[in-house]
Amino acid sequence: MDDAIAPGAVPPPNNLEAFWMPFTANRQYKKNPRLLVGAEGMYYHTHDGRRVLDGTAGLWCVNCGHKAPRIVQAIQDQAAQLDYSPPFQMGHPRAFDLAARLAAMMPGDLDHVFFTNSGSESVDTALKIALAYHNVTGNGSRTRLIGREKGYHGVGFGGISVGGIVPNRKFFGTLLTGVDHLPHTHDLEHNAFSRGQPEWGAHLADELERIVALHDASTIAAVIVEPFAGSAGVILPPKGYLQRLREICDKHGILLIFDEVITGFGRLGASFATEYFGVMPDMITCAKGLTNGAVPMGAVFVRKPIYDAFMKGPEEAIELFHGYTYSSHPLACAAAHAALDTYQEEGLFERAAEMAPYWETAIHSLKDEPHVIDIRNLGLVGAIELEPIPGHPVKRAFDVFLKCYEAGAMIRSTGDILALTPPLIIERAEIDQLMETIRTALRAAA
Ligand code: PXG
Ligand code: PLP
Repeated sequence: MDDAIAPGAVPPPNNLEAFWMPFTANRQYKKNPRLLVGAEGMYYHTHDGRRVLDGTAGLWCVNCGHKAPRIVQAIQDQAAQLDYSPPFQMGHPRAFDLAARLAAMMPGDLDHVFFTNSGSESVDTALKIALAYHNVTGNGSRTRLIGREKGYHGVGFGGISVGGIVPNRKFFGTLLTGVDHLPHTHDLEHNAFSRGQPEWGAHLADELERIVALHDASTIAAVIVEPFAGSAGVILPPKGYLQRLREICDKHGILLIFDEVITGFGRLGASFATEYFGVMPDMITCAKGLTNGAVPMGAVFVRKPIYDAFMKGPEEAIELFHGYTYSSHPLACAAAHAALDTYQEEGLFERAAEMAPYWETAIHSLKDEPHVIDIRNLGLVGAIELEPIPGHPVKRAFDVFLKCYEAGAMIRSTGDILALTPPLIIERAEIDQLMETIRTALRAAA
């Protein structure tokens, strides 16, 4: 459908004021709105009648490309059959089928699934399960949670407490208490222009030993990290780093949670980062690609011994006092089944792996363009870090984002970093188009 002609211009709504937009410079945006009115495959259609190449899979979620036919059909059919089903003390067949199907994708005994509606809810769910698990196993003193600087775990109070992006935290009071943070692994001096995982920095995982020594293992419930930090600008794990975290957690009886909201569903050319890196956590959070972004849905994968630890009291007792009105929503389950069908039938995880070397070469071809101080890549994800304009952080990357959008490519800017995460269906010619659009924008940028 790449050659589909975008529908004609659609006038913007008369009133942009009432909608308080999330993570957006509302006043600036409303002066010159960027509205999307349609989508197909690799492209968005804009309100001013243009086609824009989607270099960000929506917001890291549309991994199958837009309007994948199976997903559209499944949502339509489900809405006509069962619109809603209460998830507490009731169920519907597709939820159980979906959980079993997802469990089968996971390594080892990561075989139980708790459904949520977003990545933020998945993170809060996983943190609560970690605390409750230690409670029900007689280790109630394990209450501390360890995150990482620059980590993004959504916007719930749990997620921002273990997260490490300063503006997401500093306005919101004292957050959860008893949280500590590992150092981040962003280091241009040692790792600039690494291709794939950087060589330097595995020793930063040893900081966990220092944190354990400070608080004592008997007070620590869990460590949560993104396998690579997405929101903070694609910060990749140094070789051996995640393995080391796993070893230290094992040594001290600490649960390890991988937040795979971005890395899940093929981004690295494997089903999940746990498969890609060969490191198995105790829980995995996901969302986004689970339904290809078509209906909100998240999930938490839990290892069997954790689930079993809760299944001990009287049979009529609720084992976990947690859940959402829309957990395992029928439309979300239908979309997820269809997304999994699409990933499978089109071999999209394998396709991402095959395309990754071309992607790497293409993105690193921007190395000598103006303002570029680092380029990072892994699987079908990439980032270009720019030298900030002195006294005006963020401005340069945002300017490049705007220039690319005007020139027909959607990328994402975060701080002074450009982040790229295309749908896994991207073709070589589209990779070239994306990089050339960025090249031109960089040359024209302030
Ligand atoms: N964990 C991780 C690792 C994420 O990347 C969330 C949790 C929260 O998911 P929800 O569905 O609650 O948004 C995310 C989400 C960006 C960007 O620009 C990234 C996310 C969301 C919005 C923007 O990098 N990731
Ligand atoms: N607030 C009120 C007053 C509610 O009744 C409920 C759910 O019943 C919630 C919040 C939680 O909503 P959700 O289950 O969609 O997260």
